[in-house]
Amino acid sequence: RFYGKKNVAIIGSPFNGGQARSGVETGPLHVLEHGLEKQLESLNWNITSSKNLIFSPPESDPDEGRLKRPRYVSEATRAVSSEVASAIKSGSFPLTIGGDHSLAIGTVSGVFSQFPDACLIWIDAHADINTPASTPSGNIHGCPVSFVMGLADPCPPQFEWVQPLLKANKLAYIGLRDVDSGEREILKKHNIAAFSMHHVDKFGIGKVVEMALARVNPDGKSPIHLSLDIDALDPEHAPATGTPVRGGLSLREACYICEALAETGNLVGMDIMECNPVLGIDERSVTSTISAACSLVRCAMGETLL
Ligand code: NNH
Ligand code: MN
Ligand code: MN
Ligand code: MN
Repeated sequence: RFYGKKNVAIIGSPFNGGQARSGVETGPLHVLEHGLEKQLESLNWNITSSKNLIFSPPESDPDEGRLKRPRYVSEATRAVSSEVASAIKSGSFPLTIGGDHSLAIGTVSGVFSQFPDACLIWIDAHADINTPASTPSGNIHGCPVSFVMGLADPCPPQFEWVQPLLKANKLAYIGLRDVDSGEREILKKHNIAAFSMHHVDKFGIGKVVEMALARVNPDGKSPIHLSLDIDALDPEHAPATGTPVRGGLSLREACYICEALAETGNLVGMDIMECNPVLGIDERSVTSTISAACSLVRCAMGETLL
């Protein structure tokens, strides 16, 4: 239904306010310098716009309860949300390049404002569904899913603009292996489709993607947004990221997920988040991380369908 529409808006989002390690804000530049635009053009995409957003932290940004930098994250994600929504309104596929994963508050808000019946596939080592009460770190990149589901109760005042557009039955995870105890409770309570690395080993990636889509998109008609944290990959393939966790997806397994989603013809947006080139221990580890990110984007955008 949506396949064949070949306009893409690239939304570079050099933001690091959702976590503590600097360097993740240089992710978008590295991904673009790796040649992503040319790669997409050779897949027949027309780049309608390619922006690098500018974020500047407010002068004063005291913690809100446990949450760190709430105003900075709120302002940045609000801007991203409106970029994503206007890309869709103008007929383009929003491809958001992070930056840390708190940005997904913006990408999911933007996509769901335009496609209320969409579903969300979240590929990550972590569930990123902590609430302001459950977060062990106070880093908002560990909380975006709870915000877009309206689980933050009470909603922190800075985030009152965020609408609870995502329903529990429209969310599926693949790749989980480092889930906080508060997050486990939330996943159980809301009966969220959560496929961990255990499930990938047990069933194989093909079956896991099939099961995930059956849960969130049983009639195959929903638009799909893909939010991909590069830390879903095993650190062997993507070492340059803030919180690597061993035992992750192989590059092929992650590519397979992207290809299978492309194959549905229903993808309406994608995020590629949390590449942190500054944390690479050498040139090679940076290059492998960035080139993996580009491969995943190409797979989601139809490389293997040609
Ligand atoms: N669950 C932890 C937290 O909430 C870590 C989240 N870190 C991530 N998520 N990189 O993708 O702080
Ligand atoms: Mn993660
Ligand atoms: Mn994440
Ligand atoms: Mn992460």
